[in-house]
Amino acid sequence: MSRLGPIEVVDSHTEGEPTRVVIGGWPEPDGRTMLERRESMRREQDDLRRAVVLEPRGHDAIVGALLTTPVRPEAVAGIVFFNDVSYLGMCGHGLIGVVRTLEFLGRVEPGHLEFDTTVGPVSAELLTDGRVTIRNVPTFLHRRDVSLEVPGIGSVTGDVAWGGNWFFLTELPGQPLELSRRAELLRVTMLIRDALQGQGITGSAGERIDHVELFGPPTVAGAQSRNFVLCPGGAYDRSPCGTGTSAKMATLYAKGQLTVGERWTQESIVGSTFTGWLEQDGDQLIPNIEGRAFVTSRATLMFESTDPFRHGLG
Ligand code: PYC
Repeated sequence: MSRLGPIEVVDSHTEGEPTRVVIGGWPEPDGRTMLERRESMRREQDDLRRAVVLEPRGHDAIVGALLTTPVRPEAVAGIVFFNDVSYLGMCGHGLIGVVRTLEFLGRVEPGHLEFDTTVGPVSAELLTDGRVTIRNVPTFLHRRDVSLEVPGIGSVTGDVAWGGNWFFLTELPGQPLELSRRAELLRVTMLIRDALQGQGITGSAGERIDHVELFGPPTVAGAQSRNFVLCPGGAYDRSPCGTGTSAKMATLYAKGQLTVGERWTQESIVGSTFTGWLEQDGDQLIPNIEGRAFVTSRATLMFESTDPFRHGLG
């Protein structure tokens, strides 16, 4: 277990979804690659993850981002994303939050920025008006039209796709995507996630599918679709989900419903949007996602030795 001293963070939200970037007080994890560093964090520093994102200092919707020294010389930083239950591969809203945070700290200027993540190199373009376009890891549809028996719901058909995390993507016409129905949408998507696990439906190398994405008609002008995204710990994504929008575009492309370069505007359950498009790089599809993030606070998290909840609740 690591020492719990003061930890410096900058909080932001990207289209409604919070990111907490750790900028000091967290010892650099061991390892040469980003994957080695993530595994070292999991082994040696999991108490820091919990202390930073769990209540009473955080909450279940926060995605944390630990900045490390980069692996590639051209990168600004390495980033390990984490949440209330574990570690994420890529995080689209989180990367947009990291870029705006670095701008707020005066560490970057508008232009092209490279980053290293545990699932590969990514980049971002910080625009002069504060918008950020990210270039994600390659995305692909893994399994199409998968039928699933979900206890209490019945038969559900959807697709399994990778967008930097694993997603099951489906439409449930009997479940209107309204924010006021979030408790029911969480219940249903958790049942789907459990059924995926129970029926052995996984990512391409047997990974757990830990995000479930429901789609329905948009409500804002210019959007093609509205979504509801269940995150691994049981929170829902307030943003349209960068990795989820990447997975959606890969699925649409595979079905002949989206072409390379064509814009796809994805609305979230709170009415915010990301606009994405696919780029072809050899035989790979590279998703680009554009959105906005806003810095909300800069703080020092304190952990008094007598505080029974200094390691986080839950
Ligand atoms: O934007 O990729 C994303 C994301 C993943 C989980 C929460 N947000």
